Amino acid sequence: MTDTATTTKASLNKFEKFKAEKDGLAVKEEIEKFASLGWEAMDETDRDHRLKWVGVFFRPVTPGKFMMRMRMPNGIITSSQMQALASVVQRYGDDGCADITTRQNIQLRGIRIEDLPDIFNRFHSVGLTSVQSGMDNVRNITGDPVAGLDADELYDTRELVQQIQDMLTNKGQGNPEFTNLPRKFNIAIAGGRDNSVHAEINDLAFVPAFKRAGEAGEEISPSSPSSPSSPSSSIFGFNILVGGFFSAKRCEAAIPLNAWVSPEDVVAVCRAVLEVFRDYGPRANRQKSRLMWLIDEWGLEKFRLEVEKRLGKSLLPAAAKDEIDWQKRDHIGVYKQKQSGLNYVGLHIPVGRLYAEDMFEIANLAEVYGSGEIRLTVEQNIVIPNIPDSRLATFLTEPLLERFSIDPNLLTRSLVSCTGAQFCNFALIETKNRALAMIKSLEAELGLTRPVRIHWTGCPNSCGQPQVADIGLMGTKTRKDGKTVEGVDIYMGGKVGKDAHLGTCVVKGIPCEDLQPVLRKLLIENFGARLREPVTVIS
Ligand code: SRM
Ligand code: SF4
Repeated sequence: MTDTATTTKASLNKFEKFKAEKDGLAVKEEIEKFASLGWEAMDETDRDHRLKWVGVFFRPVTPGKFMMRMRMPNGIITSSQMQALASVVQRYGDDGCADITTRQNIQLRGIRIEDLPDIFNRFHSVGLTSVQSGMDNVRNITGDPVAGLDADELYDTRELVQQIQDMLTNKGQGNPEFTNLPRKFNIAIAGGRDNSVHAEINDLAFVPAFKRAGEAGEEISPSSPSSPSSPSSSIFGFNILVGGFFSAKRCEAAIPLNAWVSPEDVVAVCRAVLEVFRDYGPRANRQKSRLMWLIDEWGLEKFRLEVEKRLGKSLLPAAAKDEIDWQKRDHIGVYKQKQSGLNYVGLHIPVGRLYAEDMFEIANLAEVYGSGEIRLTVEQNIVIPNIPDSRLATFLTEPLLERFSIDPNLLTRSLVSCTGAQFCNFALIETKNRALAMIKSLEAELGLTRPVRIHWTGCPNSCGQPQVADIGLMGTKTRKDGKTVEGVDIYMGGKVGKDAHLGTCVVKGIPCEDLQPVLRKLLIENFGARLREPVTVIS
């Protein structure tokens, strides 16, 4: 047991105290009661915290109008599910909208507590769940957004991601085994060569890797089954990364566990790692509770041994190399699928924001032209798969594609933004609208030859992942002319895909009103942007 695991009740932080008093998942049985009580009369801890165990988030910025965070395993949603979500936000008029999140997921806005029983019934009827999506639970599990479509994929991640979610949530019913972790926990599985899930920023990630015959610690017979795309005498599996996370206090890329698993063992490994984290993870200080803090305290070897104990067998050493050797793709545009005659089309959704009419229309297009399926990406965009060659030209004339382009301008294309001050009480700045306006202005004055990934995040919690961006902008407060104003710290050098690594802060405290010339200069000097017409450039 760690020091932290033996912490006395008196020294527990307020989150651990309220979890010990009543498990968050208990609110699942009280939804009817809350709906008739109303948000103002509810117990505050239930309202502000425990409701997050069923994906319902009280928003101090818009009291009475809640946010709901879904679970979308592997970022996959059907047209009928999208319609159900659209009908939920539609009833809230101007208050209702939805956001695609940086974890291939959807959040709904404007939700009134009295509607929750009906909303949960609707979710149930279309096979959707929002359970365990907030607070000290495992977040939406990300997988390759073009799993099962991409001719070059190494592994179709869909089923594994679903199995992990089913294990964690008891098939969406809620699973008390995993509802009291020391802190949030992120899991990702990469299935292609381009690391579409940002494996390196997850607490636990699986990256494709072939075990070759004769590699240390492994007995692989050349006749062992191999994946269709595997080199001969090798078996497909995953190298495991652990401990990646961002927080206001510390950001770390995940590190290799020096372990390799075959796909059949991935769910069991997730369970084992989560049990170790749940039972031994530090709980005294919320700022030091993510998995990496436990790994620091124990060392990687001890952590690995404890995981093996829970697993009931030894883990094989990591394969000598993983298969992440491509630049990251953004999936925007038209692409041939591995199924002959079919295409997937990636649509750019500006900063992930959707309104009810958009959602109905996306569902409609997916039904009319595709198979009714829609995929979400961690860049907050959508992919509509299974569009036959014969229907493609007509699909591309659909009016919705004027707003949700398949060929957006190069800065717009890679823009990502967290929620920011419009709905998030942690925010130090407004993000989404500002990000869009800034990109528009920059595109008006600059010509580019390649996309530049600009990520906005409203505070150091880093939900918008500025550390993975070419240029990351993190909200802060700064001083200008003796006044406190909204500003950003600028991050650069984030690399995704092959050899991913995190960017670092290069400049602090630029007032947002002075940001455009600073970005212009960065784009010209570092990313080959050219001025369309001469303007006065601030040196
Ligand atoms: Fe996040 C807390 C939004 C992805 C790190 N995040 C929050 C809250 C719940 C805070 C709150 O209660 O207001 C935000 C809700 C605002 C709202 O109304 O939307 C929030 N986080 C988001 C989303 C919606 C950003 C987006 O616009 O896409 C993303 C939802 C993902 C999902 O579907 O589950 C989101 N958050 C992330 C990521 C990125 C990722 O997972 O790849 C991170 C950094 C990675 C990580 O966690 O290691 C992230 N969010 C945080 C943190 C810092 C965690 C920590 O260990 O300190 C917080 C604060 C906390 O948990 O105490 C936070
Ligand atoms: Fe809110 Fe900060 Fe996360 Fe943005 S980064 S959603 S402002 S907690």
